[in-house]
Amino acid sequence: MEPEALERLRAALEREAELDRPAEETPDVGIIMGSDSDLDVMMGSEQGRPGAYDALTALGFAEQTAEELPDERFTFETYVISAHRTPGLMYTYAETAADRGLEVLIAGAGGKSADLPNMTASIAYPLPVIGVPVQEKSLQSVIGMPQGAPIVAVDAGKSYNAALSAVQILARQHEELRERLTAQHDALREAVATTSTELHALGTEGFSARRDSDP
Ligand code: RP5
Repeated sequence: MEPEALERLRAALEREAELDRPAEETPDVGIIMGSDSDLDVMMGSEQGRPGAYDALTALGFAEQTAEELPDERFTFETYVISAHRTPGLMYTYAETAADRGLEVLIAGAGGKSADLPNMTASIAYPLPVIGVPVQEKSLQSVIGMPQGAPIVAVDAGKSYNAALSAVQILARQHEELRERLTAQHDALREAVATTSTELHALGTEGFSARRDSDP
């Protein structure tokens, strides 16, 4: 028998799958990770690089929690699911994902046996799953899928890119998201052009001195 908390969680997912809620009320993106120790990579941190949470919220997505159904049209949800410690929960989450209204999943795991992304991709198929190797050593176990069992994956730690890829997938159906991605990309390109103009104008020494004084 499974612990009560686990049974409750699985039952809640199964109930939600039967509700047949309208798309506006269900999360579009599901973020799952093997442990809450993966949170800094999956969410993003001050000390490290930005993560999937940062990318999604910057694009106007809001997090849907058990307590809150946000007003924003596009939302995501977040769960910790361990492939090896809670395989039943992984199975239920992946199997109910499409019926719960999710359009794309982002799955991150660390360690050498980072099986949450690849197993979730197999169970949730044909729902797209974007794998995030939380550590360098997780790369092979995330991307090493047999023929016929696909997973899309990003480089180690790059959950930010996983979120952008997820929104690219959603943008095929939502013009509004395509515009948000384009605007963000334009800002990125403009920043490079501004830097290049300033570097060329000030010269290497001048640019470097200004950067050191105002990092
Ligand atoms: C942690 O264990 C890793 O970061 C990983 O995501 C997590 C889950 O591993 P399993 O419980 O699925 O083995 O060290």
